[in-house]
This record gives sequence, C-alpha cells and structure tokens, in this order.
Amino acid sequence: PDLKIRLSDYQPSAWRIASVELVFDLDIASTEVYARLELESASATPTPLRLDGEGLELIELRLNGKRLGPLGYRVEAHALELSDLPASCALESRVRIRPQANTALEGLYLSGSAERGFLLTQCEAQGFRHITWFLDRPDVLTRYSVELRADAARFPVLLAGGNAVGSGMLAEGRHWARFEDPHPKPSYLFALVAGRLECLSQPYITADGRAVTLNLWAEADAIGQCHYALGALQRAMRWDERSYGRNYDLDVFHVVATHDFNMGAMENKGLNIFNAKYLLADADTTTDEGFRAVEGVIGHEYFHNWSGNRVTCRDWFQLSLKEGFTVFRDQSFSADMHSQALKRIEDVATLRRMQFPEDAGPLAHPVRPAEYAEINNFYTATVYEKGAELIRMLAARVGPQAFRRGTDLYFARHDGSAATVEDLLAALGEAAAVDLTPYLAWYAQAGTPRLSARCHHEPATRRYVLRLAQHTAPTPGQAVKHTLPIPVKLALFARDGRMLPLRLAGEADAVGVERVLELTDAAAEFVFEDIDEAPIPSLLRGFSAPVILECAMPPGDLALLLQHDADGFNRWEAGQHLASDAFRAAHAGAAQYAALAAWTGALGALFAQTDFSDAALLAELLAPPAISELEALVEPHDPDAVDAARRRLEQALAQALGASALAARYTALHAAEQGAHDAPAQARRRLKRRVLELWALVDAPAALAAAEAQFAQAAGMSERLAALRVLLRHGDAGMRHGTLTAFRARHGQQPLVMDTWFAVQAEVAGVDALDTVRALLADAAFTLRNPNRVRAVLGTFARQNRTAFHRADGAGYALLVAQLQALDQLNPQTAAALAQAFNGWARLEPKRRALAESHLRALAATPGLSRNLADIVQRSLA
Ligand code: HT7
Ligand code: ZN
Repeated sequence: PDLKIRLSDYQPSAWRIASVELVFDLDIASTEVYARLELESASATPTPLRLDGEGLELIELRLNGKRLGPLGYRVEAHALELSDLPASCALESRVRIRPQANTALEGLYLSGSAERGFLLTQCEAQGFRHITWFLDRPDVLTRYSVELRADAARFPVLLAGGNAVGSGMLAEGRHWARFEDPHPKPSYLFALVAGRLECLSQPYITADGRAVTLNLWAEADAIGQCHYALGALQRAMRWDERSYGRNYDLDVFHVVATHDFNMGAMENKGLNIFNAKYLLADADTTTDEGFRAVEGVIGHEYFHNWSGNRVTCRDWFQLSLKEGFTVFRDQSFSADMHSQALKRIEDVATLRRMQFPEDAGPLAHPVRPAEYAEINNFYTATVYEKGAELIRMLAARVGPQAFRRGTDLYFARHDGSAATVEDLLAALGEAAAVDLTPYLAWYAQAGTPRLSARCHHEPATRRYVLRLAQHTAPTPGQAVKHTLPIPVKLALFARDGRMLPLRLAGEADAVGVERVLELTDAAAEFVFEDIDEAPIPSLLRGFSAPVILECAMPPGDLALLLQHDADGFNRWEAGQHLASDAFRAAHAGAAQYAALAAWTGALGALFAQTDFSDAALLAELLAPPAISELEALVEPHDPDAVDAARRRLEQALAQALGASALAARYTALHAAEQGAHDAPAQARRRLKRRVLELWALVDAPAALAAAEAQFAQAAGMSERLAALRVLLRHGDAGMRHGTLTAFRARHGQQPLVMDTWFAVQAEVAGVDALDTVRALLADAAFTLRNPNRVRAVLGTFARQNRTAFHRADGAGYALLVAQLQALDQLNPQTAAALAQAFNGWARLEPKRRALAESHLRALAATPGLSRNLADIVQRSLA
C-alpha cells in the first residue's frame, strides 16, 4: 500500500487545542500521563477528532468530565477517534508509558542506568504521540501547563519547558514541580527532564532588559565540562540580539546533556536537550574542532528559539524553513566568531562530502520534499546544508540591509504561528522590493546543477566573453528539470595579479572589481569590455551557489589563483580544482601530469613563505578533496583505485614539500605549542597536525618518533589525537597497541573520548581493517544501545573507511547488514541513518555493485523491518 504523506494533500487541522494541561507521574518502569485538552472545532461542519498516539496503554478517557465507555471512542493502530463531539469540549486522557523499555529514544526514555540515569523526552518529529494522545503536528500550537511528580530522592531535579510556577512535596517522599509556557508551541517542542543532575548557572540580561537565568545541566561527573558551552551560549545570545534583533523570551533557559541521543541536539522551548558530544568540552578531552562544534550547535539550537519556535513550520515538508535558515544563522555566527574564509571552506567541504553524494544518488530529494513515508529520514544534508545555501543565496540577492528588514518582517508577521517557505520568501522579497519567487524552484528541485563556464578573449575588440550554461541531471521521480536562478560571483585577474574593473557590454562604467551575475536561463553570454589581455577568471567566489562548476582552466592559471586570489575561499577552491584534475590523471594511470606539478609547486611555494600568516588556511590548502568527492569524478568507481590515486596525490605533495622542510616546520610549530586556546594557537595546531601527517609519508621513522613524543606530552586532546592518528596509520603493532592502551587507561571512564578511541580505530584502512571492526564490536564497552557508540564504530567504518566497507569480497557489506538488522530492533532512527552509507552503491564497479545490491536486497527482505529502515532500503534499491 502507498503510505506516503504528500505536501499536495495538506489540510489545516479540523480541530484546535486552546490549551493543554499535562501531569506526569514519573517512574522509570512505568509513567502515568494525564492530559486535559481544551478542544475547539475549526470547521463549520462536524468532523471526527482523530488524535495521534503510539504504544500508549489507555487507562481512562473523559469528555467534559464524564468517563467514556468503549463505545464512545475508537482506538486504531496509531489513532484515537472520537465522533459527534461538541464544537468546544474538554478531553481528559490517562495513559501508561514505559520509559525504560524505550530503546528507540523517541518519546519519554531513560538515559543511563536504571539506578543512576535520568528520564528525558525527544519529541521531534513525532515523539509526542508516544507520550499521550494529541494532534501531533507542527501547525497545532497551544499553551502548555505541565506538572511533574516523582520520587524526590531518585528524581531531585524536575524540569519542563516554560517558566517554573511552583513546586512542593507530596506523600511518600514524592515531590512536584509545575511549569507554564506563555508561548504557544507545537507538540514537537515539548520537553521534560527528571533525575539527578547538577547545574551550572549564570544570570543574563537580554538587550531588551529581561533578566534570564541560564542553567546548564549535566550528571555530576560532567558538570565541570559545561563552562565552555555556557560562554558559547552567551555569545550566541548577544549575536542574535545584534545580528537579527532577537531576544530571549522566558525567565529561564535550560540546556541538558545526555549521552543517549539520536541526533546532535534539540531546541525544545526553554529546555534544549543536547547530545553530550555537543555540550561537554574541556581541553583534556575535546579537540579544537570539537570546541567549535559545541559553539556551533549551541548557537544553532539557541537560534531556533526564533527560527523554529516563535515561528514554526506549517508541516514537515517545510522542515528546511527552520533548519536551512537556522544552519545559515549558525554558520554566520561561527564565521563572525572566528574566520569567514575558513568557515566557508569548512561548510562547502561538508556540503560536498555529505550533500552532493545525497543529491546524486537514489535518496536525492528536494530541499522541500513533495512526499515522504517516514519524516525522520528527511533530517538530511539536503534539508539542512543545501537549505542553508538557499538562504545564503537569498540573503546575497537582497543584500544585508534588506535581508535584516525581511527577517524582522518575517518574525513579526508570523510570530506565534506556523509558516511556509513561501512566507519567508515573501517577507524577504517585500523588504527588498524584489520578486524572489523564481528561487522557489530551488526548493522544489532535487539534484546539484552543473554550471559550465567557457570563456574566450577577443584581443581585437578587447572583449572577454563568458558563456554560462546550466544542466541538472534527472533524479528519482524528477525526470525533467527546470532552469534555476544561479548567482555567480566573479572577479577577473590580470596576469600581474590585479583585479580588473568589470564593465559589461551596454554599461557606461565599470561596476567594481567583483560582481554577481545571475544566470536565469539555460545558457547566457556575458561580455566584459576593456579587457586588454586574456584574464584569469575567479568564478563562483565564496561559493555563491550550490552547484558543480565545470570550467576547464590551465593548471598555471589555477596555481596563480591558489597563490594570489584575495578571496581565501577561492584560493582554496583553486587548489581543490587542481587536486581534482591531478586525481583524474592519477586515477587514469598517467605518469606525469601538469595539474599535479602545478598543485604541488604552488603549495610548495606557499609552504616556504615564512610570512604566510594564516596557518589554519594553509592547513586546509594542504589537503586534497575528500574521498567521497573524488569518487564522484569517476564512474563507475573502484574504491581501492580511488583511494590509491588520492594517496598518490598526498605522497607527491609530501615529497614536493620535502622531509626536511616538513620536519623544520613541525619543530617550529611544536616549539610554539603551549596548549593555549586562542585563535593563533588553534591555527598552529591545525597546521601542525597536517604537517605531521605529510611528514609521516616521507620520513615515517622521524615522524613516528615525533608523534610518540607528542602523544606522551600532549597538553590537550587536539595534540594527543593528532599524534594517535599518525601512530595508528604508520606505527607497528607494538606502537599501536601501546598508544591505544595508554589512551584507554587515561580516558576509559569518559564516554565521549571512548567514542573517539573506537572511531580512530574504525577509520584505519588496511587488509585487517574488518578484523579491527569486529574486535571493536566485541569490546565490552561497545553497545548497540548507545547511538554515539554505534556512530563511532559502524558509522566511521561505513562512511570513512571506504576500502574496508567496500571490500571486494563483500564482507564489509555483510558486516553492516548484520549490525543493521540487530540495531533496527532497538533503534530504528539510528539504523536508518546508518543504512544511508550504502548510498552510491549503484555507481560502484560491477562486482561490488552486485554484492552491495544483494546485501541490500537481503536487508530489505528481513522480517519485521522498521518503517524507518525499510524506507531507506527501498528507496536505495528503487
Ligand atoms: N531540530 C532537531 C531535529 C531532530 C532531532 C534531534 C534529536 C533527536 C531526534 C531528532 N529528530 C529531529 C535538531 C536540530 O536541527 O536542531
Ligand atoms: Zn536545527
């Protein structure tokens, strides 16, 4: 049967919920939930009320105070139906739920052990229906009043979203606490937490004068690791006040850390819940990258308070309205806190590594999907990262002032309600007096457009002609593609490195040295005047549109951009372009190739510059594209051959830089290392890690000796982990065993660091890689019940260790399928996310392709597969 939900079928709810009162009698094994809904019919004609509910044990139902007998309602698999209701009425329900048995981590569940763990909820997207009967859809907003009751000794801390309005003791050592949220919200933003938690607290005064208490909660052994997140939260709050004029709107803002979480974090109103990975941080356990991730996710969830909570989504098809917008906001925040160019490089690299393959495979879908079978499978890189790119294009299109006017208008106009993508574009367009509706096509169309650029210079007319054309290949369910508006930011460089003034044919004067052209048709020509000699084009600067740029450029021109482009992003981009060209040649078996020489030569020159001040940018320049990007350049591909060609590139680069220069740079960086956390110190560590990796390729004994010393003396996790990775890749069995044992001895009681201990082993390529993964799965500290641990071992293996996962005999596929079958019984969301590692199987060389397909088919045939996993497997095979 077709169980798809379709955007075109959207109907507003026939019933409204004016208010809801909830009372929880909390207990780990069995919790009783009382709900009183004040209901109002929204339709003129009488319509049955259908409430969502799953796995609820119904105790009692009352309508306007009167108990309903079994004939007064109908319970279906996932719904409770009541007919002939008065247009306004009060429905009370009492249900029992079982948190400890909830391994799916959706609804109310237990984090940690039965003895010491705590209770918490996860309601997005449809977890609330696992808690009580409700209209569990984002466009039904209501005011919540919540009372929590529990044993005071076992659950000393009781938290729910909103403002605390009272608390007290009950009989038999139980206590209660009551919360009221003045802001109407949909059910997916409801949250509660109950247990033994410690608090790190700080007052905060908002720009509009509200006194707020910021409370970060964690278990006793982790509360000391919350200081960094607390600082990040204050930075995020100030940033949103200044950049978007958004203030916090409750008396208290709680953030709670848990080790048991399906995703990164959740923006529940007034009570954010975080995967501990994105909240806990200190120098001994967290890398520099990890600190930046904490700050970014803290920002992301906080920013949702407006882009998501105050203005929410009408339906789940609009998910990118809150997620794409909020990712754009968190990216801008991080860029403002650190470096614009580096952040852009990281974000584009993530987009290419995660979203481009998604857009090119069987799971491709538009940023606003038209249909889904399981909404939890649409929290994707397309909805998040590509969605953020669309907001970035819109922001650039209208300019910063109009963008701010537009977001102000959007928040004011839709405050307290549920909106659509059209609503956001209308507000931005109105503020800028620009018609943005052509950009809706970006939301509706899947696939990454290819933008081809061809240029030639006409010396006689002193003209430079740029011909741009776009093409998007068909994707599942979308055979025909439309043209999209593509903004192309560009500059033209003279051979001496000057940026040329840009005057298009028909214009009286030049308009600056950098400008944005908009390609709106399938193809167009742009003619620049007064160009004396063939310039070097710097196209798609700052990655002005999420497209694949196809522009054949001589290696020398790219090398020049790599060395001299003023736009840090395009400098990196020129290097990536060169490395990709070099990769193609290496993969084709060429012995010598100009692109490789140009890439290594230009990087060698940059590396030698003692005045190259941006160490972090240099580190990024020294890395070729990720393997998932390179896989897309050859079709069909053999993962061993792709890996080998990429290794050749790195080897050539290390050789070009030279063992002695690498050793000297390493020594200088090592001497400067004092474990500081300011930006220059972080940048030095980033470069030092890259230098050590390259050094190990050309002088393994010396680099290993340095790595051993670095591991032993490391002032923090960045240093320790960088050394460990090199030792695991290049060291002998004794070294590997010794360092892993030492690492575990030091960090064995810290779950997040142990995730790293598992992950660094799962990512190491080699003939025995699969044995390593099997050993990790058999380790006493491994469990399928903890998503972080699953991602550390199985996620890292399947996504990062390409040669092991794609082993020619199919053993990697067999291993993952067996684990998926077991995991699906416990946690379908995590299983479905992990199964997406099979994406791209159809582009493998024939032998692996056949093996991957047969394993996927075996998985599809597993009896009792969850809807989550079945949806991914079926779409992957379609
Ligand atoms: N809005 C959240 C998305 C989400 C989620 C979070 C945790 C566990 C399950 C979840 N399902 C969906 C996270 C965010 O984007 O902010
Ligand atoms: Zn989000």
